[in-house]
Amino acid sequence: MEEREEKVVFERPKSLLPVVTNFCPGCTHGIVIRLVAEVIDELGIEGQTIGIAPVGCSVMAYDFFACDMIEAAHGRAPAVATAVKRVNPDNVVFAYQGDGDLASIGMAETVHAATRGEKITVIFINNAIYGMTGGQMAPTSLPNQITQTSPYGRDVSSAGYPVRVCEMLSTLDGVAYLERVCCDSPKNIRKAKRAIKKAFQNQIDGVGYSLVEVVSTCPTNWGMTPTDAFKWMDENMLPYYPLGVYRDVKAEGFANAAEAAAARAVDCPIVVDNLSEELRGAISSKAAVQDAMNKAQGGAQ
Ligand SMILES: Cc1ncc(C[n+]2csc(CCOP(=O)(O)OP(=O)(O)O)c2C)c(N)n1
Ligand code: SF4
Ligand SMILES: [Mg+2]
Repeated sequence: MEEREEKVVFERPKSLLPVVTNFCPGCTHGIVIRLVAEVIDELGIEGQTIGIAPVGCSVMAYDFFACDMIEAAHGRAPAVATAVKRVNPDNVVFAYQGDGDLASIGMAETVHAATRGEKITVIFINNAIYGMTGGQMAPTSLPNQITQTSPYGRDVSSAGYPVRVCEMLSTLDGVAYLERVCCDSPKNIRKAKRAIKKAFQNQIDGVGYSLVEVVSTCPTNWGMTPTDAFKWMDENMLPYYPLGVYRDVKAEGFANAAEAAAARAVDCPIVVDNLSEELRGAISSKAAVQDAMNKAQGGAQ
């Protein structure tokens, strides 16, 4: 028989350890973990990357990545990431967090790390529920969504409305990049990978705080089959959490979040009078700023 040359078309990323997954069938955590590992490989940063695992099903991240991992207390991943990045500015530091962790108990850390413009990368898994603890209502659970703690559906008159994290953080000057993605199809998985790669590349280039929100499934606690969970996510979560880019200072024509923030404050004398020469140069005329904004509208989706 004719011998054929072996051609590798698919293999495990080196940054993903050869261990058995413990995510439930149909859970998108596993897809995202793999995408992060592929990105670490492709950027060649395995040796300098430090991941922060939180509390929730995301915690299992520390079992899967071949890079250094640190476990943070519930919600404190941005604070731990801040410390690690400030002490080791040459390392690439990322936090991998669920919605209960990031937007409930860790909301303060999240907002303040973002507004301080910490040069970290955050991967945010929004599955609209507390997965690990059995399906309690999360800050991102949808209005009328049935959970263990909202058996008649989330009542917004008492529980309030879901938090849209990308939209909320997009108001903060410290933020460089925000994108919401989803892993419901090969096309969207490729888009999600591009967003994750950009969020890591931004850190390498010193662009600033970057967060990618992944609209995700939790079939186990939604009480659905994997197929029904994907359908429910597409029909209910995506209209509430539209996919897209919510901030991209590079696409707006700025080198980093600080330049973009200075440009936004161009009419504020106390800001402009105290700018460094470098930033003053970057926003030297309103026309230049306007130009950059126009470019952004053409460049960002
Ligand atoms: C201080 C503290 N409070 C509560 C808990 C219990 N707890 C563990 S995981 C979790 C929810 C995690 O939900 P989420 O972040 O959405 O992650 P998922 O499992 O959905 O991926 C909670 C409340 C804890 N471990 N520590
Ligand atoms: S409980 Fe939910 S979030 Fe956790 S692994 Fe299972 S499906 Fe995924
Ligand atoms: Mg969750």
